[in-house]
Amino acid sequence: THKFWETQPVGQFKDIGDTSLPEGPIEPATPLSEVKQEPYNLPSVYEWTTCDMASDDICSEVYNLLRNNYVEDDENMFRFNYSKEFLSGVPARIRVRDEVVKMAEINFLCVHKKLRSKRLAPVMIKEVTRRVHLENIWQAAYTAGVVLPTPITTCQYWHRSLNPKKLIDVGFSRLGARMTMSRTIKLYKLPEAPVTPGFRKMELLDVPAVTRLLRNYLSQFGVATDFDENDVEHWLLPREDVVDSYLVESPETHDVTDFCSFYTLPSTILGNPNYTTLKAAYSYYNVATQTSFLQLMNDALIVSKHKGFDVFNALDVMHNESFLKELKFGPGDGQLHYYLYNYRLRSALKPSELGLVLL
Ligand code: MYA
Ligand code: JJ1
Repeated sequence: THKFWETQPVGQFKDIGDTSLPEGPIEPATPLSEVKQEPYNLPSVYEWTTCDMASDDICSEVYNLLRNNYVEDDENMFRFNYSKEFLSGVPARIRVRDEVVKMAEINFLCVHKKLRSKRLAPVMIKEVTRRVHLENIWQAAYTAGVVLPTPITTCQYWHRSLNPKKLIDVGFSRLGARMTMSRTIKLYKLPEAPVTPGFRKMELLDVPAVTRLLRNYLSQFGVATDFDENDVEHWLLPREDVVDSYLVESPETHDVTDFCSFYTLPSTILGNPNYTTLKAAYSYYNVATQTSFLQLMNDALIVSKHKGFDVFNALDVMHNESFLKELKFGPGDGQLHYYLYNYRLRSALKPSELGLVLL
């Protein structure tokens, strides 16, 4: 049972399969004057503070809390180590079927390891909900590695080794049956440089063309980000050690025909004497119209290898299934569940019907 989540406006397990329930908001927006004006109570000795992420000292405190206490894999061998640039919150527009909905994207929920299982998380979730309501936003999107009431879809993580020797040394992957290290290194070897003519890094002047390409691509998915040019500039314009984006500019017409992107999310390697950090690239948004999806993503692998990443990760969202196996990705031991707050879908989606990647 879920004593907290049963009280919240989210799809409930008991309602799965009930097609009489309408799609859309579960409870209506209320006048802002009716939103609770004071913060929720915390156990004594604790107090709320609003973190000014523009302050270096405060940003470092948040960064260190997450570096030491955020998400680990099921065997506690790796822990996400998001860089400071990721630690800001911005509203988003997410399209659900034909409706574009203003939402909060909730991320980085974290309780210090010494304060776990004391029911602090429900208080934090209620407080962030109250603060989002005061911004006149009534829906949210979030992902988690745990099953809660109730996922709109459940995605599989896939991994493509770029530096197999290190991955094996740190326990991220294992030598396959009847494989030697040198055969494994050869298996994952990639060309020196991308092969697609016109493949280059995205620049500021590409924002309008990339926005058009992405909007057109994302329109086919049941739930997807509704990107405008400002969003594309904020989320996809290359930023060192944060996000990388590449595109194919046709050598003849100079049209932008294809696009691929990935973000940088290292993990701390826990308790290994030889290595401290696993450098991982995560597939973000990709669109292929003229280049084969396979060749486009192989070029993404080639450039990420050259940037020093150890592994390239992807979820089975959008059309990613079409390249995962052929490009030698293997399924991981982790899944990612996607959720909406205060918005009901009549039925769950397939991962391939989802056009949304949260950082
Ligand atoms: S997902 C990443 C979450 N962070 C981590 O996994 C880091 C490591 N773990 C921790 O820091 C703690 O274990 C956390 C729970 C903080 C996760 N999402 O305080 P408790 C429910 C939602 O005793 P703790 C991300 O950041 C659990 O089912 N609920 O537990 C997106 C139980 O409720 P119920 C979760 O382990 C976050 C209750 O909490 C999660 O000390 C989206 C137990 O509380 C989880 N990941 O702390 C948040 N894990 O009894 C929702 C456990 O009912 C946002 N629980 O089963 C909703 C939208 C809000 C805005 C709305 C605006 C309109
Ligand atoms: O990274 C993950 N798993 C790895 C490491 C496993 C270590 C032991 N548990 C994994 N490696 C196998 C790779 C292999 C390479 C060659 C081909 C075959 C595969 O499977 C997993 C994802 O699979 N990651 C996690 O468990 C981290 C948490 C995921 C939930 C995230 C919650 C998101 C938070 C909200 O924003």
